[in-house]
Amino acid sequence: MNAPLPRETAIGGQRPLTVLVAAPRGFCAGVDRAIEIVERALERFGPPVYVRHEIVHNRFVVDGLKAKGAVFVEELDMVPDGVPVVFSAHGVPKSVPAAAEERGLSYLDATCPLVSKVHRQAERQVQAGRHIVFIGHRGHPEVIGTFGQVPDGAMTLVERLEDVATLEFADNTPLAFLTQTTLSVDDTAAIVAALKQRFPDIVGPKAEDICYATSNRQAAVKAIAPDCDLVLVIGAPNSSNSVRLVEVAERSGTPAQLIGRASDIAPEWLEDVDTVGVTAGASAPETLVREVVERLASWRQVEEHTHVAAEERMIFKLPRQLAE
Ligand code: 0CJ
Ligand code: F3S
Repeated sequence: MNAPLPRETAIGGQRPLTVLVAAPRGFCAGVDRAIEIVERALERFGPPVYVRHEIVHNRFVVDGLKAKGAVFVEELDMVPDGVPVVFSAHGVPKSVPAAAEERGLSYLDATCPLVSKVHRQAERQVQAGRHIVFIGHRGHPEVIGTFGQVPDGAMTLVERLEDVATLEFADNTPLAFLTQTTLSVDDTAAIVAALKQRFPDIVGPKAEDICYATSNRQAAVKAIAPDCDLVLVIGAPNSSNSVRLVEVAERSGTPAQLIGRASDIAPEWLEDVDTVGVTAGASAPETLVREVVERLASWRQVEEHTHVAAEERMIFKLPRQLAE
């Protein structure tokens, strides 16, 4: 970690710096639950507890759990026999729990309940005879997990608005759309509108499946970005919801940087900056937010304000095996 510059030598060091902290930010109910599942599994079964994929897309969370005895692997066949395994918050294809059962592995499913809800909708639409247009990012584990709820060929991926014009289905194919939970609210609304225009009979959820936490974090960035010269988003490059926050700030006309932690901030970014916004993706711990504000305060005289765009009170129950 780079040592903070002394305040008098830091760029813009003589000027005060207003820090606008967005709220809501950071951990959502699904992330709280997923981390607690791994922690409780470690307490109950003792280490090692295996976790398939990063439990959430954050290195600090993963490293913290590794230190307590969790072992992270990408595929189930890397889990030794007789050891408990947790599935990540992003969800898994049906083939994964099926393979665990076949091997007699005990598993805990940390899939966010809001992702599981999309899984059930996908199954229901296919049972109702509809082909699904799924809006999401290719290769993301949530997309792989949701595709894995239905037979091959039952779902078509749409990533961008331009893709809608290229969709080809046999005449009178009944259609439904579903979405990944961590998408851009604005981009998705445009894609859904284009789908409805091209396929007027397409059915879908009342609101798209973007989760409350993703929507609220984007709304909070929209609220602060116009007053900021720079927005810092704490999150990982493979964290879909975090990357969307950078886009939201940039589309408001404010430059933004995705950072893993405070030491990633280049002091020259603060040149000509009087107000900096700070937020964190749903998988980024609050300690990293405090670390960022403290680093800024080591360079400049900081005045910190929190802007609350929405209140969140969501809590998800633990799986039955761990509830008591
Ligand atoms: O997919 C989810 C259920 C969100 C989990 C929390 O965020 P993160 O960063 O692990 O995952 P995304 O890449 O999906 O945002
Ligand atoms: Fe779930 Fe949304 Fe968080 S889908 S894990 S509540 S980002």
